[in-house]
Amino acid sequence: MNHSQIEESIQYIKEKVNNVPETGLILGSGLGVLAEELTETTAIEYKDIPHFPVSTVEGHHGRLVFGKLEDVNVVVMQGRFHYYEGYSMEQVTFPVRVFQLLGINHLIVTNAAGGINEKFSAGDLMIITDHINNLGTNPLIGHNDKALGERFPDMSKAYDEQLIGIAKRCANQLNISIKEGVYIANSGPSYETPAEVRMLRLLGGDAVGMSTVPEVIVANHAKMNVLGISCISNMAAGILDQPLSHQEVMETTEKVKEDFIRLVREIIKNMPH
Ligand code: 6GU
Repeated sequence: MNHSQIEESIQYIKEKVNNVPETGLILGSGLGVLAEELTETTAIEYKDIPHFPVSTVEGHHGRLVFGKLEDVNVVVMQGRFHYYEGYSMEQVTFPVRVFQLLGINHLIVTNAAGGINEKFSAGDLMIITDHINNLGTNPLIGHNDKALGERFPDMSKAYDEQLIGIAKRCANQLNISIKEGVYIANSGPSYETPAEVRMLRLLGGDAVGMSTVPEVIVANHAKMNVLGISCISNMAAGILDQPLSHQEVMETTEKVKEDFIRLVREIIKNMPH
């Protein structure tokens, strides 16, 4: 990834889209339906954007949708790239660089995650207050392009406090019960063992997933304000006496999507622009 590749992507996108947004959303497994709520849309397939990776996993679309949500211009990444798919960290976070050079300064990231905190249950929504990078790598490793951000970016407020406050108030207004907690990213694609889940709990994790952390690191490098929302699609291994399945993840997000959409709409309406 280099600056000129990002510029070529931007150039292609700007030829197709007139209203360039300030807010970007990255939608996780089963949550891509939110993109269908946009009006005045222009959709661009990832495969048509120069240098964009192409997504492979079932339940993940592969397109950018530009449009309006609650009268706010937004761009939605319908389907993301996961490290476990074999993409490099650069590929996983390339879209965030494209967002950066499009001028996006608010990023909402969403995902499906396993509940580690025993006070959680499947179907809960959790505002991410902080994260633990347990991927064993970092998307900023390598040459630092100073035009994109600093060598050693601060991560002490990786998730914007103002946006967390807005998200909590919106959930309360809508009577949607909301949890808060720390998201841990593991590489996957195997789910964790019960022993690993106990370890992650000792480390301070409330939910575990296979995404989001790379994008949030790059978004912080880019000085964006980030809001993260996890859909607790299942409890992590060893908490309930039942096996985990991607099927269950998809079924739960299907049930939660109505509240999820209502919440994100309200947040967009109440965000500073
Ligand atoms: Cl239990 N673990 C991980 N790593 N990712 C998940 C999950 C669990 N449930 C949904 N996504």
